Amino acid sequence: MSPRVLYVRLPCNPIFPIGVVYLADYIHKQLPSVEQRIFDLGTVPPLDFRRALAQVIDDFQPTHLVFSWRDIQIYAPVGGRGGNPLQNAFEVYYARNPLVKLRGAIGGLRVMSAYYGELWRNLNLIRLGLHHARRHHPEVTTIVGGGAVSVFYEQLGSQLPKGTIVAVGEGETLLHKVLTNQPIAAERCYIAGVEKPRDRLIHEWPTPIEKTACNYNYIETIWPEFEYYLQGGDFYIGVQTKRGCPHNCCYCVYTVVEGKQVRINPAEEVVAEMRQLYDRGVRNFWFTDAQFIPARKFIPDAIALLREILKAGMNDIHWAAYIRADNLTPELCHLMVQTGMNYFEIGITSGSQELVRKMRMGYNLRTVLQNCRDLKAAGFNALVSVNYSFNVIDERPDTIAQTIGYHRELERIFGADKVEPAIFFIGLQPHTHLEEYALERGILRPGYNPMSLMPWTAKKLLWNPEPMGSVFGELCLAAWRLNPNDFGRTVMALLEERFGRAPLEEALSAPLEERPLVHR
Ligand code: B12
Ligand code: SF4
Repeated sequence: MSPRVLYVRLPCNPIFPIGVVYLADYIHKQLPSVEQRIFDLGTVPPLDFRRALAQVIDDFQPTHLVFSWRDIQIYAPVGGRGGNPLQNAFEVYYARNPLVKLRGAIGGLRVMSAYYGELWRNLNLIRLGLHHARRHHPEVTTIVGGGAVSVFYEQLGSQLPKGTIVAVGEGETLLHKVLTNQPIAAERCYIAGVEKPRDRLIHEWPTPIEKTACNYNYIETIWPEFEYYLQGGDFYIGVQTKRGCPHNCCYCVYTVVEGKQVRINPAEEVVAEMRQLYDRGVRNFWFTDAQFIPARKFIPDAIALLREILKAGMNDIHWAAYIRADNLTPELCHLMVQTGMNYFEIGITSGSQELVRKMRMGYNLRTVLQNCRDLKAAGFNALVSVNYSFNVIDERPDTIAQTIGYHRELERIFGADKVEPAIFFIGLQPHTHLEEYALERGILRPGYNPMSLMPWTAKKLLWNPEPMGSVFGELCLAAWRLNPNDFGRTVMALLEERFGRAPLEEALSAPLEERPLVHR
């Protein structure tokens, strides 16, 4: 019998499910006779999850269940599920006032129960789906993948039904092999309950595939709820322009999930895909690349794409992406503004060149400033969010003062009201250099559970080590007390009050000698 593939995007904030859309598009192009259906639990009210899943399975009777799980980890600095997880955690760990500590503990419990609740709910939905599908096809194949599975594939295996294929990274070639009964041993996956994941599985390179424009005429025939994302008009619809990132930032796992080799999707194919969405009324796009301009040598590709967008006459769109602000040229800045980039995040992490180097982020803060000036000169006048993650490695009063000096210069360039400091703390992830660093220093023990949100583990995974940890803890608590609606700016003001502002030149120059992050 010809396979019938049901893609189930597990519950998630309604972010466009670009992962399953691309998988279904690829399989249709390779195996047009395969029947497919997309079912997105992101568009279903929570009380209906089980009923709706059972219903779609009964209707479609799949031979293959493809579950896509986007996110698990919830350390967001803003209101997340069940409250502001960062604030709750900090209230438990750093508050002196017992009442505040208690409030944090209660909030922490809420966050923890929401987190474990969602985890168990998703695992149960997978079990329910499998159980139901077996009624129609006892030999049904279950495959689980997506962003969250890529990060936590080692931990999830033991919780999934025996025989489930657990996939890391992009799933196109794996699915193709499964559907054509080819061996999958060479793919980035393992079978739950049958085998252990290979050592360093996540570091294996993905198989490059030629990406062509997604065929939305086909997608809408297999996804009745597609309209949901077109109706409001305010969703940023995902479009991928490339895969991979060549960098080595110490806390980042994207570079292993997608691999270091950058694979560019042809500009005309990307634009042909956008055009189909544009014709359906979409005006907001998110280029879902790990990095839109991963290195200087990819600047010509970004220029070619933006020119192609202009040529296609899509001149009333907005777009956003993760952008390394060190890889810009005046021409590119001009094109970015012209094509409607209306949201910009500068993920510099620190304003101290010394720390940027120690975190292996591989860029020059002086270049970033120059590029920001070019962007402003090109007419960029929207909000700039500057991401700071304090206290990753070797943070001390001097480096804080440097970050303040740097931040004030960004404000001078864009205008203080336009620069929004977004204060993050790193959520430590497996397979990163930071994890190795924590293990080497005994901060984490081998065998720790990176998915645990139990307070004793969570305190280490929400990266904010001593001796500076409690200083940041108390300062952040003060900022939430003083001005919760302008948290980032208040933190910066309090840090400046306490540690001062270093001259810009000091922030931009790093001492030459450098200790490696991890001793190998
Ligand atoms: C772009 C992006 C965003 C954008 C999304 C914009 C948009 N409108 O689409 C923004 C900035 C909004 C965002 C926000 C968040 N994100 Co985000 N994001 C990403 C990023 C960089 C790319 C995701 C993407 O769309 N890729 C392109 C598509 C085509 O790939 P894909 O969906 O992963 O699907 C492919 C594979 O996963 C696989 N696949 C997918 N499903 C399945 C199923 C099977 C069976 C198989 C075999 C394969 C498979 O094949 C697909 C095609 O190749 C990833 C990191 C990364 N490099 O992957 C993080 C990532 C997905 N985000 C993550 C998180 C946590 C978040 C937040 C929750 C962060 C926060 N704490 O606030 C928020 C909120 C998200 C929400 N649901 O509300 C995590 C999720 C894992 C986790 N830690 O739990 C990731 C993996 C980053 C990380 N390493 O931690 N994000
Ligand atoms: S540049 Fe961005 S995507 Fe690449 S390794 Fe660094 S943080 Fe990760």
